[in-house]
Amino acid sequence: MKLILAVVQDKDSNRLTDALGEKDFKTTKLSTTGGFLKEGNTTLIIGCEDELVDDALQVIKDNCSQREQMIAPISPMGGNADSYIPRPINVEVGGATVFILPVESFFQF
Ligand code: 2BA
Ligand code: 2BA
Repeated sequence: MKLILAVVQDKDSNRLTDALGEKDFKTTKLSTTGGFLKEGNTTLIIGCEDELVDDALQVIKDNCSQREQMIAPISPMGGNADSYIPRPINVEVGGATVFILPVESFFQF
């Protein structure tokens, strides 16, 4: 058995848990915060048999793909319009950070 820890964006989390549930994966959802951005994200715990790990990873990939998002930088206070022209830029967001751990024991009491 393996334990999959998947850190995903909040906005992907419901779709992902639904998609995993449809394939009979059991999940536990934790509200977490990224250490760098200090913004909320979601960590899913998925305990599954070894041979199902690839299926779970595929579901995660299908539902948390990286995508481009337009972000409009905020003009600095008192900024000079001649020297600073805010322009929307494309940034990569989304995706998933996934850890797979061996499970020594699994109990349900
Ligand atoms: P990602 O690398 O896609 O990471 C997204 C979130 O996944 C992270 O949120 C963190 O909560 C988790 N995560 C990623 N790698 C991890 C690890 N090795 N152990 C535990 N948790 C991990 P944030 O920490 O808020 O980072 C958000 C995004 O900022 C990162 O996206 C990365 O693109 C960037 N980033 C993070 N640390 C950075 C740094 N020191 N310098 C530059 N950019 C950084
Ligand atoms: P939930 O996912 O909300 O599940 C609550 C209860 O609903 C489960 O109790 C189980 O009796 C039933 N259940 C869950 N998925 C089902 C399904 N696909 N079809 C029919 N019945 C289903 P428990 O098995 O005692 O689990 C309690 C909680 O422990 C779960 O809450 C979940 O948060 C966590 N959990 C259990 N197994 C897990 C696993 N393999 N990986 C991650 N988290 C798990």
